[in-house]
Amino acid sequence: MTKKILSSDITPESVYLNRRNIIKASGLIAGSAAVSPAAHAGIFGLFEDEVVVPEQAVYQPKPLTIAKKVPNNLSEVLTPESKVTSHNNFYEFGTDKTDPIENSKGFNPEPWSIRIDGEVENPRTFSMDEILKNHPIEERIYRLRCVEAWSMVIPWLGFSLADLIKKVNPTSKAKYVAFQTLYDPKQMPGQASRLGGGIPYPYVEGLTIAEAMHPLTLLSVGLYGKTLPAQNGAPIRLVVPWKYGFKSIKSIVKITLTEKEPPTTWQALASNEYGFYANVNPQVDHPRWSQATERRIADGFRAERIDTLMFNGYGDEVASLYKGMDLRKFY
Ligand SMILES: Nc1nc2c(c(=O)[nH]1)N[C@H]1C(S)=C(S)[C@@H](COP(=O)(O)O)O[C@H]1N2
Ligand SMILES: [Mo]
Repeated sequence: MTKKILSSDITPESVYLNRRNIIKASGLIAGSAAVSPAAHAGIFGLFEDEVVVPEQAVYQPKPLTIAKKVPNNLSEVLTPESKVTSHNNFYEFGTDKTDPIENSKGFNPEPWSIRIDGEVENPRTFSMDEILKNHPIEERIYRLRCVEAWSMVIPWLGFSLADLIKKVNPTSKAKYVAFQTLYDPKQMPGQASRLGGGIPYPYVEGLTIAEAMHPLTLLSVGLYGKTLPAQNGAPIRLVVPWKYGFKSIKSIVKITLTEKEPPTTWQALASNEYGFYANVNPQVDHPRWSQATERRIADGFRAERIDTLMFNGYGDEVASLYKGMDLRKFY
């Protein structure tokens, strides 16, 4: 049995802190050459684009063996698993928070592999099985702060990105690390319909090599004791806890080490609103909203408003990466 979603079912969210406003305002839906012809079918609601989604998920998270629980001094309570897996940003499956859990039911991340190339001595393709075999899985509880001023506390499973990068031996020219999400409109319906907001796909992100090699930078393969649900970026995604959530790119298929700063999706869309660095910073407001506080997502409709911390509370660990940098200029 399958369920058909009509674009008329996709109710617009009347939230102010909304990145889709910029998409519409910039004319990207109509204008971008990077959007496939299929995406144009839905523009202005002239056509109902049909997205076929199975009722039952074809892929289910499985228990993962945790080798080590990294101690942390977070005083905050964990965000309930039900919220972590149902309040998501994953535009490949739709721009509303509950779209990803609904529209990712046809997504099958098995088998999977990641290509690592560019400024490295040994470019390689790793299968997901190899990755899981070669890296003991740690549980790390991190805060996740979205640029839209909501946040969660999530028990991620994964390992330091540095451990994978070391395996391919970066050359001396490797100054940045670029990441790419899978491009497969059949499995990710938002990539080829108005569901996905008409932004250019595949989603891409980047870090400096120092950020990528920082021990806090996690390649996550799970959460709450199991492999990642599709909507959270199965089977492998980045988690950079001191940066706005959009840096934490999901469902990665390619990592390329580069000499030059790589393009990133949100910077390409609106560089005045989203920078390359995107470090959480309560002193530098988004042009359309304050970043001084955040809504901490909790049970039910509860969401306490709390102060946002510099570097999302990870300043002791990461502030040295940005010594002498003007964080207003490099936002
Ligand atoms: N490929 C891809 N990665 C993505 C996004 C996306 O739309 N596509 N959204 C980002 C944003 S804005 C946030 S806040 C986090 C949300 O992660 P979560 O849904 O697991 O909480 O994923 C990030 N990674
Ligand atoms: Mo986000």
